[in-house]
Amino acid sequence: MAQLRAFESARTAGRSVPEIVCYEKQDDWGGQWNFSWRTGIDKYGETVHSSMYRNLWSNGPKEALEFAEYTFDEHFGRPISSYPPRAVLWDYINGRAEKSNVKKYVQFSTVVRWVQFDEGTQKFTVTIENLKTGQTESSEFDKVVVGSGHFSFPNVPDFAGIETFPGTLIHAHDFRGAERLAGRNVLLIGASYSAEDIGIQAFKMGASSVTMSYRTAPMGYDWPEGIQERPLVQRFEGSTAHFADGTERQFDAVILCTGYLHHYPFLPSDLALSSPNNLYPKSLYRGVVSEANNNLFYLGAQDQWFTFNMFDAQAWYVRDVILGDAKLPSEAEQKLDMAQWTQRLANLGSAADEVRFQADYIRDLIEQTDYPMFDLDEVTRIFLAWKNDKQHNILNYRDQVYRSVMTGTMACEHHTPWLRELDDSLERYLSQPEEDELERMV
Ligand code: NA7
Repeated sequence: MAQLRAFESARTAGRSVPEIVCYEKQDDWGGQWNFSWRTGIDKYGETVHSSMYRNLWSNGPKEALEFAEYTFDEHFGRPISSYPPRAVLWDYINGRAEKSNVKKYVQFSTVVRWVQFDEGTQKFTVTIENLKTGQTESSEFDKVVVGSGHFSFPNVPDFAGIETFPGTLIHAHDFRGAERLAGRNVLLIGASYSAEDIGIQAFKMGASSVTMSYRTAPMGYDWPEGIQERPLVQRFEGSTAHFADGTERQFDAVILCTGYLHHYPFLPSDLALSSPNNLYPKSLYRGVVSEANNNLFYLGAQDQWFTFNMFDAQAWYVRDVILGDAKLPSEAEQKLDMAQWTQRLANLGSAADEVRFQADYIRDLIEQTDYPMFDLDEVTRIFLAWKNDKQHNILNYRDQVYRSVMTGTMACEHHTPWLRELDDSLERYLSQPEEDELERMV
């Protein structure tokens, strides 16, 4: 969506833009934000793309992800809180895309089967399947932009004896809602965003206990009674998990929050990005141009502090490379540039270092384009304040509010504290409940 929007922005500014075709496997756009109740295989026999769950609310302040050229004020016409639920964020990104009238470029329910590059013609042959008709067809393209993300294919490690676990056993990718965890003892394996958020969602929905098992280091929040962290599970025996510190416990449900794989089944191995989930996959010049083939681009392939506005900065830069406005340096210069960023990445210590790294990365991209520069230092401060809020109270950080760096608008408090808000819908979020209703909920 960012890439389509970037080209549309050039077109409305009078530039001539190339023919664009966008293939989208899902029936609608929105990627991760396009919630589906389905898990595993979809109605066409394809892997389900989205890892979204019903109860998800933004886990970072919206002021850190706001588009510089389509603000929350413009979309909602009034201040909203800093941590909206999924449906509200989907509405926002959909509103921006609808406004720029780019849906006409998208062929929905169309999966890309294979991309082949011909050295002789310097063209890509892209083979797609229309999932509704079953028809396959191939077309030629000069450039290919991969915007399929990298939080879709679960990383599913094995644990000794896990096959004997009799309860619910899923990966976070297939988690759709925490309601069914009420009254149950839940084990989450992993110590990053999925474990943190599914853990507090389970707690909110009344799980009897939540245990999170870490491999490298605990998250270390001041967890409320009922949530705890333990070192890595060594083995399972039936419903009992044995941990590295010699302790054991019985569980009703296990959720593997063990992250995702960079996996591009439509690309040959020489073009498919292979990387751990980090802030600078090392084979992408400026984080977007494939080193293997400078006509191939990836958006959002990094691990992410910044999200929507980083995707924009990337898309605007890729657009300018494709339009010829931004010149790619020689292979040697590209290598040197990538080496400098990966060297810096290797020396990052704290989370604050990581946020500054990504802010500098985005600044470097925006400086190459006409995307509106925004106050990246202030967004960095917002991220650090957010981290601080979480340290202070992991259960209510979503009740805090921040000021938009784009408009100066101060977010308003949501009418109901997040921990008590059980309705995740857009309608409820935007409603203004009467005082007595709110009092009854306390
Ligand atoms: P992340 O952020 O990639 O984290 C993956 C977590 O899974 C991390 O804590 C890993 O531990 C852990 N992990 C991975 N493999 C294993 C094995 N084999 N055993 C135990 N633990 C393991 O993924 P998330 O799903 O939490 O978040 C994805 C994105 O969603 C995130 O970047 C945000 O943008 C939102 P490690 O620390 O490496 O030891």
